[in-house]
Amino acid sequence: MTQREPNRRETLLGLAAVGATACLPGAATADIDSLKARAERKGLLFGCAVTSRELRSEPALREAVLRDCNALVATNEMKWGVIEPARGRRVYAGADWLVDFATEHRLTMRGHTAVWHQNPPLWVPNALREPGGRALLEEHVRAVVGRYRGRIAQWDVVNEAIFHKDRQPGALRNSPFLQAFGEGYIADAFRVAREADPTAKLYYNDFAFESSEVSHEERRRDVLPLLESLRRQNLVDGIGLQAHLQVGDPFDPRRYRRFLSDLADIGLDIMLTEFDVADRRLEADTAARDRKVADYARAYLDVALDESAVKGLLTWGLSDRNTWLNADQWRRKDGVPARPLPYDDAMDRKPLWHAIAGSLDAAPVRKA
Ligand code: 9MR
Repeated sequence: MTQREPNRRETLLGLAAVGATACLPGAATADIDSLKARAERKGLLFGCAVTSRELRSEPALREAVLRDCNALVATNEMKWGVIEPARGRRVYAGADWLVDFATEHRLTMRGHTAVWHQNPPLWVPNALREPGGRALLEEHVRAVVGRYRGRIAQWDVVNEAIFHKDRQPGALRNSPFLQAFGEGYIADAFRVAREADPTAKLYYNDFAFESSEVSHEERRRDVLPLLESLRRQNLVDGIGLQAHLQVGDPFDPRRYRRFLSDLADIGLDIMLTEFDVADRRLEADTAARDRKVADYARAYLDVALDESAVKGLLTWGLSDRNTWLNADQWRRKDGVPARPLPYDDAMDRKPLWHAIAGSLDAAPVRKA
């Protein structure tokens, strides 16, 4: 048996002995032990992906978000497929709700994502090939980024555009956008986003850079020329490294640290944007699994947060009850629910929460 983590009430009671702030109204946001407080002491962002439904229907999640996060990203509600399921009728209810929530609670909001091959509405791929198809993509970027001008601090303008296995020039993914417009679609999307909100930091976001497997090594190599080119044109401000980790994947701290330095040398901000730790290869035993997930995360985060161009960490969900890793195509073979996030499904802190806390505490202070 490993020791049980203190729950929120116990933590607050513990805190009450140290600082009276924990007993005041608004204590949820004044918790000096929170991930938010730890991140802020280092000049970092910490947050998670959420949906408006989760925040509305899960009070304990809402409370944990307000206690631990100074940043939020929309899991799904800013994707094209959600915003414009039927051509010409844009629905912003969920996205508006999230931006209002972030504004009300002074959380840094991240927009996710304007251009992604996986999520255009069904009508889009054919429509892109019509005369004037390019304007459709640009109108979408202009509409969604422009709507939140000044309110969304960071945008994932283009998501997951490299995929060397598709054997296209520049290692680009053979997406409906590449097929319709060629490689220029990426720079164009950034250009439109820049015009639509000159105050937002514009990011290129992608996955599978973290391990020392050959395919990740190739992706680290492939993404640099794309970023250098966008940066030379002053179109991109940062890279989002999704950081969907999996325990058992080989990790080489030196090579990964070098990659982060290379990104920083291009002049990019770096965000870890979709952090979680898949436990698919681990035994079912909960305590052993949680410990291994936490240890793997700690080893990675200590390296990643050491680079001062890394401006923050966002987890892809806060509690195991909301992870994408329990969807049919990703779930564990033994059917046991995955535990990739800092809170369990009863909203108690897990060893992963403490690993994140430890890495935030160990991170160097960022200069303003
Ligand atoms: O977690 C998201 C899941 O709820 C959606 O069904 C899916 C498709 O829109 O997208 C998931 O989030 C993905 C993110 O947008 C981009 N990187 C990979 C994430 C996990 O699949």
